[in-house]
Amino acid sequence: MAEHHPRRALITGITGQDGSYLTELLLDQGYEVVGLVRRSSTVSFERIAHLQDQITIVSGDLLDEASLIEALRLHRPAEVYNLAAQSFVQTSFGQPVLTGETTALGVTRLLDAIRIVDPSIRFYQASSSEMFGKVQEVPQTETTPFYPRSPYGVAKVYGHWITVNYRESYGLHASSGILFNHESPRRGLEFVSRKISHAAAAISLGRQHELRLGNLDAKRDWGFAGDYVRAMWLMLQQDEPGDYVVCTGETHSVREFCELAFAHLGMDYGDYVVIDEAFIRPAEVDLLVGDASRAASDLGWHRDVGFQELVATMVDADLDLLQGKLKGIS
Ligand code: NAP
Ligand code: F7E
Repeated sequence: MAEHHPRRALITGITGQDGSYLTELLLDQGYEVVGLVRRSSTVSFERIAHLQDQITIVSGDLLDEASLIEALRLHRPAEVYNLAAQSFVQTSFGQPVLTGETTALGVTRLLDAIRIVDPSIRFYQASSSEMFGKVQEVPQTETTPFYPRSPYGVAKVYGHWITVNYRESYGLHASSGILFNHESPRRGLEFVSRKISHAAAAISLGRQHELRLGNLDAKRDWGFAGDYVRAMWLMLQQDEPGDYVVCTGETHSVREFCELAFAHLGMDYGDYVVIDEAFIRPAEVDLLVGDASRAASDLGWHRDVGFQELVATMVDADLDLLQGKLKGIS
């Protein structure tokens, strides 16, 4: 069988927030990047439009194992980053089976494709702090027991353990990054951070009059996506695979996010935010805060962007976007 290309990486979920930042990082490191993209009647390349002439796109879907085998056979990557998922927690309550097929079983399909095509491929699984759910310990570390609170969280627990299982069963270099919430101007508009930054900008321009939200008391450990993709890459450069928590170690409420975002534009969030039952989840994750000591000591990873800077950057980017100063992505 032909050797894999030593500096070629395949990314599933390349059209998503993290996919776009990871692509930039890998291109900077001199990689050839292949992005696996599912078929859609409309093109969703907004986040990677600026990179399109530097990458190769291959058609495939986590729901279809043959397409994954074929993509690996065709492109022979040395590293595979599995970022594709049905990643929105609220949607997972309404579409639990699809979430399980993609976010849970999709991981097995990809690991199996690797085992069949080339078991020397290094593999990254995008695991999540949502696995901690109803937290059993504060702060959460690699050894904190999981207690997921949504079909998404349950699916990610499966994805995590199947990664560990393929590592232990077949000797794959398979790592699981347990990443806490990470945001950016490229975050989907349905996630609370971007929903708030976009609304604050729109309200300041007189284009929106209120912001309807659910639970303002939920607390999250929010970081910047650009910092977090560096941890993914570092995990695959280690001699041994492993599991790593990646987070800031700080926690802030949704209310604090609102306060900062609106105050950044000279407004009081209390004048605009309306509580809407439609955004309250059947089961909530009340508090997340992690401890990234292992990532710091083993990978030398640290974050650069703090909470205040993150919120301000997102609001400024949405203001620019709404005023037509940015074309799509920043
Ligand atoms: P995202 O913006 O929602 O991107 C998800 C990506 O998955 C998109 O490219 C999407 O493609 C693709 N996808 C969905 N279903 C697919 C399928 N059946 N086959 C192939 N591709 C499919 O997510 P993100 O924020 O970048 O997160 C990246 C990964 O990290 C996800 O696995 C997420 O669950 C996980 N994670 C995220 C965070 C966070 O805070 N962002 C934290 C922990 C873990 P389309 O463009 O076609 O929809
Ligand atoms: O919600 C509360 C909501 O949807 C954050 C995904 O990337 O991070 C993300 O999952 C909090 C929750 O992210 C609204 O109830 C209040 O407590 O931005 P979110 P998430 O559920 O934490 C993890 C680590 C992932 O892995 C996921 O893929 O905000 N909240 N009001 C609201 N949330 C939303 N979306 N919309 C609201 O109106």
